[in-house]
Amino acid sequence: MQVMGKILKEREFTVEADKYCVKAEIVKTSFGWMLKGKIKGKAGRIEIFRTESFKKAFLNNWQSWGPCKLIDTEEFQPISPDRDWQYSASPVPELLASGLVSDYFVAGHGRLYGFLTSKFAHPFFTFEGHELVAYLEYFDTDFEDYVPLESFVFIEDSDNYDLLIKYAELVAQENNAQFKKDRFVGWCSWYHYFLDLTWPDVLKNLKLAKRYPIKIFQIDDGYEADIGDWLDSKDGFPSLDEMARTILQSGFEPGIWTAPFSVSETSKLFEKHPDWVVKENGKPKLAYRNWNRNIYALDLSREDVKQWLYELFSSLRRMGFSYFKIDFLFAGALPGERQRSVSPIQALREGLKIVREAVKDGFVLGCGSPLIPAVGFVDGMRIGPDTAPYWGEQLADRGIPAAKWALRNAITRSFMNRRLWQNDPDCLLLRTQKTKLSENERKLYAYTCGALDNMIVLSDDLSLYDDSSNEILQAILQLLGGEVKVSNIFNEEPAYHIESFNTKMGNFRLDIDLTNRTFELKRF
Ligand code: 7D2
Repeated sequence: MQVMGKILKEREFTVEADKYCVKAEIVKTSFGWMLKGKIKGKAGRIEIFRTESFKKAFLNNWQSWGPCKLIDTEEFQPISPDRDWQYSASPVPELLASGLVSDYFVAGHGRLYGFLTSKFAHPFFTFEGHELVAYLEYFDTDFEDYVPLESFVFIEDSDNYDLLIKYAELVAQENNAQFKKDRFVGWCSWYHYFLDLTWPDVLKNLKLAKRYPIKIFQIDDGYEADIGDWLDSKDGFPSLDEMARTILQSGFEPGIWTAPFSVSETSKLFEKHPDWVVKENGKPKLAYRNWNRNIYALDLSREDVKQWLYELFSSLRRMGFSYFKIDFLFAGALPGERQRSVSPIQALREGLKIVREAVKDGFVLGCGSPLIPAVGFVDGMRIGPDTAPYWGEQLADRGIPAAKWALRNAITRSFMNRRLWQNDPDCLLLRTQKTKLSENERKLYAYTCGALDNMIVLSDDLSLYDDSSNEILQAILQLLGGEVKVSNIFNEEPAYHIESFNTKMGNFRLDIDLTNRTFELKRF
């Protein structure tokens, strides 16, 4: 075991390299070991830790949509990410084509190695032969003054779930995690209407929503004129102001979806401010392709961009929107040329800070977001890929929408819930028509999210609800609020036990098997 090339023992040390300098300290703690320090100069990518590899490792992807699961490190086959989407998988995507990567932390039976923050650098682990190596990626940023090194810990605990909980507690503490704790039921337009949403669909569901204990009514992608032109609605939709007013007058809190760090090549915003995006060799750099368009990333180091962002979210808040699903956030951390010399991760955090400040008491839900950099800025966080109105058993576990893989991440990342933010396991689809989910699959998804005490958001045409939809909703609301413990999480087969203590219905245990699609709820 080596920390920056030195044997692991309590000490203070300095590393003076050509282009950078690190001053650090290794300390023994109640949970294991910790490395803290500071760094200045141009570090590029630096090695922090090296140890023997695990054969079976519990790995994590850097952002909301990516997998978190156990992998056999010796059997793994690298997959080159799709070029149009490479930056959604990692800010250093070239690594994925050659090997196995885990972002922020990696665990095996009884031990976890992890970074507690990602404020300046992107922390990740790779497997190199028989070794597991931890790195901090500083890109090409040159820090004139010292900045804190992202703290690194080595935690030991014989209980694998306690290991993950300890890690989440340390991350929460180190980032001063703060988020809204109240529980509510939401409605979201996406997983029924997708981009075909119309204003009459909204009005129809607003009426029906009164029959259910829904508090937040959130309009997703499909209302906007273009990506970047958030205050202009598409033909057929009223102004955003009127959208908010209509939702408020129906008795709900208005929610709105945006992808605030993304700018379409076709938008008015880009036409007006071609300089506002992250560049490569002086030209706009592709962040990703979606909606049949090239999407660029806002340069969040610019004062004018920050002012625009602040204005955007404070206008939405003034109109009455109080729930903000902010999506495709990874774009904010696109490596490339920015006006000020900040790292991509720093830029992302500056953007998140602006949104947080501008929406004041509003609820911020992160999506498509790098995880650790967002702690402290969001109230809720999507922790898995998109769900879908089908189970998706046959689909590979690669971020393609599927209920099965969305739910798997809700379980494997359950330790983050209510420690870093409220976990959003993605929407419950309870409709009985225009869905390929069976009643059993709908229940399995909903009961698991309830047992995990996660956010509960419905995404259906509510005219397709029958008694069974409402019964599922009522039943799972009784499961919320307990102290949750999951076992079998370091399991190759997606079969788990969720125990919850001190809920309204007392203690219970939910056994679930995502392959056989079975579940059983028992009180104890
Ligand atoms: O908001 C939707 C979904 O919930 C997100 O996770 C994103 O994948 C994109 C698809 C959409 C809206 O564009």
